[in-house]
Amino acid sequence: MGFLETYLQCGVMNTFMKSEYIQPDKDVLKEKGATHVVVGAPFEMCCIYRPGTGFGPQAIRRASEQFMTYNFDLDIDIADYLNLYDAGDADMIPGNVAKSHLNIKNAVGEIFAAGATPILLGGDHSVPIPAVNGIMEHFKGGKLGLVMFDTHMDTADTYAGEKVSNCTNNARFIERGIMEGKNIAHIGIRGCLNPKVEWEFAKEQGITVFTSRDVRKSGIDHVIARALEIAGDGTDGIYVSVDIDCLDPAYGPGTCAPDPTGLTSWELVDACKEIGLDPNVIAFDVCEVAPQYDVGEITARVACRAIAEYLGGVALRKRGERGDE
Ligand SMILES: [Mn+2]
Repeated sequence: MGFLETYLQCGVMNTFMKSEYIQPDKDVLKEKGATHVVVGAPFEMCCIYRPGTGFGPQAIRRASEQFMTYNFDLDIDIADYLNLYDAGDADMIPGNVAKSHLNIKNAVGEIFAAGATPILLGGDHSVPIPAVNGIMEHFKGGKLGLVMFDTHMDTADTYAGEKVSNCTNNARFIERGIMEGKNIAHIGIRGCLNPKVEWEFAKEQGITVFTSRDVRKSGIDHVIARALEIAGDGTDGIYVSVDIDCLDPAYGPGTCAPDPTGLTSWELVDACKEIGLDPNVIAFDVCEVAPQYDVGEITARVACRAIAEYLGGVALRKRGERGDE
């Protein structure tokens, strides 16, 4: 899409980067040749602290309206290589976690079954649980690896007695045999919002934790290369989850449990390009954007840019180059 059309269409239709709306139906997606499909999960019933992520998907779409498919930094137009669609939001059933999660699972499952890459917009960080379940229904391989950006480890077994929460996703993936700890890499962990019991679980399971300080010391290029290696080692695909609270609140204030000394926008965006370049990545999500606490759409815009950069990385790979060499 050209420059003029991009601006003329601002605000016309709230889909991600003004992509065409499509039904989350396997046959329709196949017929259209969709390669990447955005789907929203406006779900916040499993948030353990302040609410607001239910408005994340629409905030991200709104902030994306000015984004062009041409990526200046990468000098590539993703529209030349990818068929991006937006399947709208999965239906949320107020007061019913199971039914809401089932709708997320079905939508993501249909996208994956069509041979496209689901790009899930959360929602609280419980939504990768049904998303991964939806993928596993159609996944021909055996095991998945995980690269997760987050300030928290999300390795609690339960929270207030509940197995499904925005801090229990890793425990569920492992418990259900979908992933092994040795194929899980966390990036951005820090601070005083991680209970010791969760750290012990991570160590017991062999999860690799790259702290925020590790990123600062070793550089994001090194960390993301190692994380992708860990998640891809002996697995059949990598699920990437971006909890936007991985960012320092200076770069991402619009989230539920922010903690200072996090990643910069640069670090997240650069890592997302590398993720796009990795052919093993089969799904991507951005969760925990809560626009109520945002300032001037900073957080939603970083979320958009992270997705745009991931897609840019995929386009570079399809063009047969890495782009940064
Ligand atoms: Mn999280």
